[in-house]
Amino acid sequence: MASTALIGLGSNLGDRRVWLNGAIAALDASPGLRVIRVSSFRETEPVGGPDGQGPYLNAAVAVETTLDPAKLLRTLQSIENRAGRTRSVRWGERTLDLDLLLFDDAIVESEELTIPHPRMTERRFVLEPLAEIAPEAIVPRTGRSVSELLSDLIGDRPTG
Ligand code: A4P
Ligand code: MG
Repeated sequence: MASTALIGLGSNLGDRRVWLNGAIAALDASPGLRVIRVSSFRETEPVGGPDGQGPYLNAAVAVETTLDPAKLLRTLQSIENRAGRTRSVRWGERTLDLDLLLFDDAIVESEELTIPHPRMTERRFVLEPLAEIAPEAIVPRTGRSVSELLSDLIGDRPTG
């Protein structure tokens, strides 16, 4: 049975567009994975991390997969590593960051993996591209959809 997973992509080092496009192609070429939706690429200001970082290019994709969440995370990490990613500074600049945001309606809490991604609901750079491709997806534990969470964040709720 195939599952649907939503993945956030970010890059703020080097040719950001090339890293994102390369990651999407690599995902689609991975066994047991198929990219079914791709958001636009959005330039965003860095959140957290050291001063002096350049802006990010962020995006989100939906994949259909027969992998389980742990295997999907390992696939994401191997794609990051092939993009020359080194893990030195947390929230530091990176050629490519792939975050597993949602996996069907699963809740996962293990040492190496937390789903839903713990910081996704407070991050506009995650929710905006996600709202383009999966506005109705419910984020487990919050009981709210991606588009509702985005409205909460930008204080843009309709009045009346
Ligand atoms: N990990 C646990 N759960 C997950 C998950 N759902 N998806 C673990 C991916 N990884 C998960 O991640 C550290 C560890 O998290 C991994 O070993 C994995 O087992 P990492 O990618 O190695 O390190 P990181 O990305 O520096 O840290 P972290 O905490 O994942 O940072 P975030 O939350 O990814 O934030 N500003 C803008 N504008 N745009 C961005 O894309 N990104 C970050 C990174 C900060 N500021 C940003 C952006
Ligand atoms: Mg990360």
